[in-house]
Parts: sequence; C-alpha cells; structure tokens
Amino acid sequence: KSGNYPGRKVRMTEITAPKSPVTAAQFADEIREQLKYTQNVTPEQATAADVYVAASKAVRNHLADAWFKTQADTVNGNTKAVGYFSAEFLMGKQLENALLNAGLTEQFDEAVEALGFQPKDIVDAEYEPGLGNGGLGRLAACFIDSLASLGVPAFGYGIQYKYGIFKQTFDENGKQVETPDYWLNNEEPWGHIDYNRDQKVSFGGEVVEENGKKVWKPAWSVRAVPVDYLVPGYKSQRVNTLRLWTAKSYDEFDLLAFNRSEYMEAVKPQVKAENISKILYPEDSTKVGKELRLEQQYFFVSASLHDAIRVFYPGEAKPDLTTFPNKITFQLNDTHPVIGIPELMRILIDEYDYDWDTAWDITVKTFNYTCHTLLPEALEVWPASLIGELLPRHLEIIEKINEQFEDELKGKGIADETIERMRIYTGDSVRMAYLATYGGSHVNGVAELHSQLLKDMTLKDFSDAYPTKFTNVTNGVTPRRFVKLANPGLSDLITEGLGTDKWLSDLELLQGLVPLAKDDEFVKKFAAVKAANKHAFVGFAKDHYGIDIDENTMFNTMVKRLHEYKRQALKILAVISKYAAIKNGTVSADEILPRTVFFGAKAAPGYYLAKMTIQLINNVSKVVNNDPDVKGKLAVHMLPNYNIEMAQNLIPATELDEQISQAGKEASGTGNMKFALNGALTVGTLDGANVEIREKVGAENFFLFGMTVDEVEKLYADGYDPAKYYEADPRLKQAIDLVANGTFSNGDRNAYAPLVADWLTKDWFMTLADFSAYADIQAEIEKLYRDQLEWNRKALLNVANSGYFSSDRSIEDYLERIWHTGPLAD
Ligand code: 7GP
Repeated sequence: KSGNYPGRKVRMTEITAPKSPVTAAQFADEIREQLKYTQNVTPEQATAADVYVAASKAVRNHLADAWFKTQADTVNGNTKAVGYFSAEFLMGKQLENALLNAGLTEQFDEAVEALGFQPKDIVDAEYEPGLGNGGLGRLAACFIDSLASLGVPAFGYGIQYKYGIFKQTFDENGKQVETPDYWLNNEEPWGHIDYNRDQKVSFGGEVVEENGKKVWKPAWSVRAVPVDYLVPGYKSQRVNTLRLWTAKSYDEFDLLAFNRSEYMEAVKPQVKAENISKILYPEDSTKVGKELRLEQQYFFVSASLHDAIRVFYPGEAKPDLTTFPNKITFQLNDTHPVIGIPELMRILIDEYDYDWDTAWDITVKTFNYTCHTLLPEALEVWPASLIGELLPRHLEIIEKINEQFEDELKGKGIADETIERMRIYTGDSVRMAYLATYGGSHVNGVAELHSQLLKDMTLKDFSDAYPTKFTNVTNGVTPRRFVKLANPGLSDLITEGLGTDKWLSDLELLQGLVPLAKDDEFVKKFAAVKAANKHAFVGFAKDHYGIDIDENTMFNTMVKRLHEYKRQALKILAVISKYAAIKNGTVSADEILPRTVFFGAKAAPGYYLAKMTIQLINNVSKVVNNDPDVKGKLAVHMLPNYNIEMAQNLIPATELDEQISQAGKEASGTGNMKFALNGALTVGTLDGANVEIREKVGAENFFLFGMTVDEVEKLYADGYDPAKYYEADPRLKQAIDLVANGTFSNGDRNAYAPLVADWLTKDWFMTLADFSAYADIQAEIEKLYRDQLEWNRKALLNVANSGYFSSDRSIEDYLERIWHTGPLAD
C-alpha cells in the first residue's frame, strides 16, 4: 500500500504527544470551578451527573485553543478541507474519548477521586446520543475521529436530532417496544449552539422569471442554527468540527391566534419548523421516502453549503467560487445528502450569478458519493411531484442536469434503451444514486466485493459510461474507541508485546504480534485478558439487564440491525436445532460444548418480519433458559437496546462472532472488524468485508461457510425452492417444525405462521439453503474451542492481522483516491 498525497509521512513519523496540559490537582480545580460557576453547586452538593458535566466542560476548554488554531489553519492554509455530509453521526459517549485524545485521562482519574468519586461513575453518567441507526452512522463517527487524528482539516455536517434512534425494550410477549429517545433531557455539555452563525433555509413556493432570470419565491423558511461539537484528534494537536444543525422557527408564535386562546394554532409555525430536526428516521437499509425526510436532507445540506462558503470566504460579498473545489471537497454519505448537488448549482447560479457550465464544473469537482448498500430498495428515489412542491427550483435544475446527461450519453454513442435505464429524472421520479454518480467526481463502495458488485450490477451502466469515476474504499473502525477504550486489558497486552503504544495511531504495527502467537506464554496472557473481559461482561449484564450468565461457556455474539438479509433467522434456527439435539439426547452430555448466545438488534418499527424475528428470539430464549435439561449447556439472550456502549462491553468479551449475511448483500460490515480486532473468531460468509478480513487473518483462522455470490445468483436464476432444503436436512426440518408447532409460543401455532410461511415459500435471502453448511461448521468450531491454546492462538492472529481495518487506513485511501488532500502543515 502506498500513498503520495502531501503529508502522508505525518503518520509514519513520530507524532508529537500533546503538551501535558495540567496536573491532576489543577484539573481538579478546573472541575471545582465549573461546578461553582456553571453547575452552581458546591463540591459537597455535587452528584456524579454534576461532576460529569463539569469535567466535560473543563476538557472542552482544554481543546479550545487547538480548535481555534485548526480552524485558522484550515481557512488560511492551502490544504483542501473535507466536508463529510451525513444524516447520521453515531458518536457514542464523548467524555472518555475526549480525555484520551486530549491526553487528560490520568489527570481526570486522580482529580475525580480527589473530589470523592469513582472515575467510572462519572463516565457512566453520560447519556449516549443515538444520532444514527447503525453501520453508516457509526462509520461517520469513526471517520471524523480518524480525520482529526491524521490532522486532516475536516467538518462533519449533519443534524442535531432532538430524538435519536428509539429506545428498545421488550414486552412480556417478547415483542419489541419502541420508546422515544429524548437524549437532551439533561444538560449536554459537548454541543455549543451558535445563534450567530445561523442560516436561512427555504421551502415551497414557485419559480418566476424576472428580467430573464429564474427567481425562486419560497413559501416558508426555517432558521438553521449550528450546534458545534469539537472533534479532537488522538495525539495530533488538531481539533476539527462536527456541526449539527437544529431547526428553529422565525415566527415564534402567532400572537393574534394566541390572544384568542387558540394555543395550538398559535404555535403551529414553530412546530412545523422545529419538526424538521425533531427525529431521526429509524430506518436502515429499508425504504422510507417521506416528505419530512426530504425536508431534513435539504435543510442540512443547504445550511452546510452556505456555511462552508461563509467559512472559506469570510465577509466577501462576491467571492470567487471557482476556487471552491480547492478549498473543500464534500463526501456524500449515501444518497441522503445528494440534494446538495442541485442546491450548489442553485446557489452558484441564482445567488452568485455564475453561468450553468461554470456552476456545473464547480459542482462536479466538489462532490463525491459513497454508496453503502446493495439492496435496490434502499437506493432513494423521490417522486418528482414531491420535489416540485418542496423545492421547485431544484426540480428545474435536476431536469436540466438530466437533459445534459442524456445528451452526453448520446454523444458517447450509448444506446437509447441504456440511456432510458440510466435517466436521473424519469418524469415521475428522481433517482438520487444516479444524480450522485453523475454530479460528482468519484463513486465508491465500502469493501472490495461491494465496489465490484456496484460496477457489475447496481450501477453497471454508469460504470460502463464513466469507468474512471468508480473506486473502492474498504471501511475501517477507530482503534481508539474500539480497542483502547473498549478493551484496556488487551491494549496493555498489545503495548507490552510490541514494546510501544504507537499501534494506536499506526494499526498495521499489530503485525508485530504475529511472532508472539508462537509463544505459548503470551497466548495464555491473551486468553487471560479474554477471560477477564468475559467476567466483566457478566457483571455488566447483571447490572444492566438483570441476567445471570455462566462465564464458563463460549460467548457467541450476533449484534447488528435486524434485517432479513443479515439472517438472524439462520442463527436462531441453528440454536433451536442445537436445543432439540440436546433435548432428544442426539448429542451426549460430554459432547456438548456449553455456549451462551447473545443477540442484539433493533428492527425498524414498520418492518413486520424483522420484529417477528425478535419476538421469536426472545421466546426461544425464555424456553431454553428455563429448561433444566439444557442448563449449563445452552443459553440465549436477546439483549435490549444494542448501542455503542453495549458494543464496547460485549465485543471484547466475545469469542465467536457471527457475520452470516447472504453473500452479495452486506455492503461491508464494520462490526466484523471490531470483533476481529478484539480477538474473536468469525463464522461468516464470503460477503462484504468478511472477504478481506479472511484474506488478512488467514483462511485457517476464519470459519467460512455458505454460498458465494455466484452460487446465489445461479440459484435465483435456476428458481429457488426453500421447501426442498427443509425436506432435505432433518435438523432444519425439526427446527422449523418446533417454531411452527408452538414450542416457542405456549402452544400457539399461529404465532409465527407468517415467518414460517416466508421461510418455506419465499426465503428471499436463502436462509434455508445455507442452513446445512452453517450447522455443519459448528462441529469444527467446537472442536477448536476445546483446545483453548489453539483457539486463542488463532484469535491472537486475528488481532495481529487486522491492522488494515483501522479507519485511519480508510481515510488515507480516501485522501489518495478521492479527496486528493492531506494533513495540515504545522
Ligand atoms: C451500512 C451497510 O449495511 C454496512 O454493510 C456497512 O458496513 C455500513 O453501512 C457502513 O458502510 N448501511 C447502512 O447503515 C445504511 O443505512 C442505508 O444504509 C443505505
């Protein structure tokens, strides 16, 4: 791997540690100061929640100078910045991460103890913001951490939703219950609302001609107010900005209506405006297409584009925006921000008087698009009527982009029926993925296989017409949060093994652990860390979920959103089959490898089969965990409300990780990377980044099973009949029969009828076809697990060989292949 963008050597040379800012005693004083003047409590009155806010503000203050300097260097220097446009940033708790990156962890621990608190209680007092759904949102959070850590000037732009992803509980029947997540209920010390850097965002109305110029006369506007979060880099002295917009009304309320006591009427405009940033859509890889969602998308990209112009051309009434693509490059995180393309065209033409061709040139140079899915239903398509109503000027611009596009394709000699298929604007609807591909410089998938499939299938016509636009950047995860903070025991052992902690900013150094996998003593230490993490998770689960877990069992985990393509159904059917085998005595007691199976998954509230799968898992859990016949041999837990905090606790404790999607459906996966880096072995299909993980860690250290993409395609083409598989494997038949006969529904045979019917007649993601291979490989897994030394050797080799999956490496690839920029000079 090479890279010659300016400043690459920054990573490779010694990174200067932040000047140790304060002593513990000084830091304790700073916390006291915050308690006194901002929390208005004495140290004696202070609760853990008070100290959390005070300490957070004290850390934030420490970052201020580096933040100002980074901003000034960003604007005044000549290094192009990155603007990461994302509808989701799933950040996780902030305090510990900020302390780590600011180099204040030790001072904090001592200071807090001096104030009479346990550091852990203070850190735990933070409420986790849930401003994302899953992989896409967490990736954005890892990327802004890596950008800052590499010293690349960057802005994250998104929405500060009042309500994040719903909180998940289960009712007495095991059904998912969603409750609103009002995460701003308590003081939130990280975001600073900046009323003086607001932007006006308008909607509706009509387009008229005035003096030969198109003029948009909007019907209503909202005030976009930025809330700034500091994004400190690890040991980089750089602090970037995450700017999340919140919507406010210009008309507070209608006084006339209020005087007539029509309170609801009076606050209507305010409600309408504030609704825009009220709630995160709880959808992941499923269809949405709601008007409010388009309002949200336009709201944040319009505000962000204007903000970037304000930042880079301060005070200039007539800036030379032909230089804009040299100042900043915008990455569109999936199709959610793609309305930014016509919006930048509109700004350039209508607000700054550029001609169409100049505006188009600037726009294409400025944007790039990342696709995160392979499911056709997840590619956003907006009804033209809706865009016309909400953004009439943009619809005109999109029509004109489409005209120019079709002409260009004709000029390339492309056949009419191909052009027909490729149209951005069909007359009825607008295809946002196509607009993004045409309106930007680069398109990337998120793993090698995914990027290839985009070129071969999803965006084939585009790849044929514009082959050089397409590239790949394999996802990554930040080792700071997901190894250092999540797994301090392993982090210490790695540092001991390598003799340095530099691996935290150059993760490929983990390779240095490979020889240690031959050293039985080191492998035993590694095993002891895993055992300690399991023990700690038992305590965590007791505290948080009130469950008892036997730590002398294999910890086997499947955590991710609930979706048919991810195939939680495959896992639960295998669990049921195992349960039946134990019950029937098909396996003898000493043959059974004791296992605890953990699931964590939220289902989109309107996704019927996904919710039914959750209910099934919960009820299998009830039956299995209460059956004395399997006690000590098999336990199943559906842990509620999977989030970043749970991930940080569960992943380090996991021994076997499940990545069992149907080949060709999971774009990348990032959980798979976190597990491998934390020393779990993976059982998985050849899908997404699993392919690359297996290549890196070695086929002998990965449990591969199931059909390949080609086999899947062939089976679809030949006509797939799931019932055949049900009849062919008695283990599968028995498992499905137990679901159908009421074993997990108190005898009610109807409870799971829709799920069973789907399996037997449709099974779009071929769960049944892969069942036998999946059940078979369990024997291999269990055999290896019985040899703990060998198991742990392989797990250690997973850690040692997963350095590639750092989000720092992903960002380096973006810099080299797409953004063509690099770190700021000092
Ligand atoms: C996810 C993909 O499902 C996952 O495979 C990938 O690792 C992750 O993005 C990051 O690239 N997609 C989403 O979370 C999502 O919401 C909507 O996709 C199109």
